[in-house]
Amino acid sequence: MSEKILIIGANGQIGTELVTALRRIHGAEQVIASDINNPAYAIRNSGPFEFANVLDKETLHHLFQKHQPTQVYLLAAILSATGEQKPKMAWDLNMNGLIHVLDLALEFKTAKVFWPSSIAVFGPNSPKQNTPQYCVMDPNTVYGFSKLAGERWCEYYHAKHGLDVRSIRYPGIISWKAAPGGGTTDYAIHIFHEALKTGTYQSFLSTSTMLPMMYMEDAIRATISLMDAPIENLTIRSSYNLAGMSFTPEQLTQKIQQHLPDFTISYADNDPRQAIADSWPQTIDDSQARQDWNWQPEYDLERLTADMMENLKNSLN
Ligand code: AKB
Repeated sequence: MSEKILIIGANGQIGTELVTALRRIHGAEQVIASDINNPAYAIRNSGPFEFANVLDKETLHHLFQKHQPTQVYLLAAILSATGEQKPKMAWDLNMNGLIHVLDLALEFKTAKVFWPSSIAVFGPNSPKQNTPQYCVMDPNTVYGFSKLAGERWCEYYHAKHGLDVRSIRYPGIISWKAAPGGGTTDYAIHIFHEALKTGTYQSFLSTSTMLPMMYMEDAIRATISLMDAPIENLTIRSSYNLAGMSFTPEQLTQKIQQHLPDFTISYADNDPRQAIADSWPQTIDDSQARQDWNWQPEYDLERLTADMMENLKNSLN
């Protein structure tokens, strides 16, 4: 069967690369990118684009009616740091956007829905090392508890209505093509830009703050693998834990210095993102994803750093 894929929130860090990957697999005309904002050149020029605000259900309804998607990826969200500045807006967008899409997917019999969750669903009382799939979850950011509530909605729509909704708890995603937007893990992208542009960077997280991270190539591969996995293999309908690597600003600095020996780092005091990072896991147990759909990361810190340095250097020149 030929797929028709709708990606909502296509202009963001993950959307930009997912649109490209899915257009390569399914053909440009089969993948409709949509966003509230003007698309980036790469998206506008490689296939269909539709403007849509995920909170405007009428426009979304029209999109579903027009394109009859077989798969929908809902990527529009307000991330952790921005969510603390605009808590009500983050709740509204992250929650009602999801419910609109779940309802429309039911109405239009969309075969599969992808919705991203995050390591932000864990909180200060969750185990920090090898954080399991199931444990105490007491997120204390609006982003975190909107993602946790969203997971419950996904599981509920699957159990009550049979909707095939699939989800991953993304760690911090590192990439060089599109800018990240308002997350706590963003330092690990800014650092590469500043290392190449100015040779120095002030980190908003402290030297030894360890967080789970993943290179974009792995994140896209994981997302498409989960969506392609046979339905009978899936045992989790809330959201799968997923791990790539974990590192601290200090460890990342040392790796960058292997490419740029003069690079220096300093650390800001009292940034509000530190408290968010301190409430999150340091390492993740993703054995269920490995078991159910053969997940295996390909990038470690060494390979990620080499790839980021090379690609970013070329794109900045
Ligand atoms: C953030 O930092 O808010 C995101 C995430 C881990 O979900 N990158």
